Amino acid sequence: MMQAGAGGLPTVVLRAADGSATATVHQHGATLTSWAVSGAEKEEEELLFVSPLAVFAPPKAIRGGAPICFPQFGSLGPLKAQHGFARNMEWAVDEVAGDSCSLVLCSDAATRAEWPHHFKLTMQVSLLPNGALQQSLRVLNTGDSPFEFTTALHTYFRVSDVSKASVVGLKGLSYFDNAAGSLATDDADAVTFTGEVDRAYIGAPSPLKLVDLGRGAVVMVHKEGFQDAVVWNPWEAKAAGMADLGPEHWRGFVCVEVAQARSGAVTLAPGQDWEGRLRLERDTLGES
Ligand code: TA6
Repeated sequence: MMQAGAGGLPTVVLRAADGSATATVHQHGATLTSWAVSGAEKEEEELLFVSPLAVFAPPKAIRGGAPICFPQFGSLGPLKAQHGFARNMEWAVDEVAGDSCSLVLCSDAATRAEWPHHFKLTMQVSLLPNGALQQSLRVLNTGDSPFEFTTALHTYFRVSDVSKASVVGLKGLSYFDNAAGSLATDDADAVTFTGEVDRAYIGAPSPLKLVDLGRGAVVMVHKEGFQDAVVWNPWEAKAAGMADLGPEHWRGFVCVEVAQARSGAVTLAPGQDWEGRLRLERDTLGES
């Protein structure tokens, strides 16, 4: 169902066939902005974070939800614009069923002015039984020469307080520490947050587990196709410098992003495609 969403912008609203979850996708950037799960006796619980100071004024990217980074993640590519342009563009709604939708973005003169390639992106979201959500991104080379890209689903998860959150599954991996500007190895059992964390893990396993001790909540992050994972919270000083986040709201989220980043760019020959998939499941602490 299409309806006006946050900021008055057009959105697609999905409801799971078993009534266990709802999801909202803003057409702007094909940004997944809500994933809310309803337990047996509990009220609906929102699992994604959208900044209370988010600006819903295209082409500005929405601060929160799951912006799509393409054709580059961060500065890993030829564009000046960090994270590319897909999150700044109006996507076309392709298909909407009750519990799933797909949106597409095709290259045009505006995209080719920034990146001289022909492509079609398809972003699909489906609500599965028991509140789970699946999201995929397909990249098709519609031109007659090869191109390479990096990408990510830059998902902001809501947490009770970042100091009570941790990300499990990354021990022993190498990561590029964006805050320090150097490579490092993670030897901790879990990533915890006591200051800025901005890490691009190389070759991350699946699933990863986001734990929020404050709510007794766990989100399992299953990925396919995306080789890497990124964990980010800006902490106070950086957040204060971001007008659409500000000095107060940074405690309320952790980004756990499935990415094709430091493992290297994907190269697509003409007519070739690549697909990355993400499946999110809400669990309860002690049961996962
Ligand atoms: O994924 C982490 C990151 O690349 C950080 O370095 C941080 O800058 C963040 O994304 C947000 O980027 P944005 O361009 O949305 O302000």
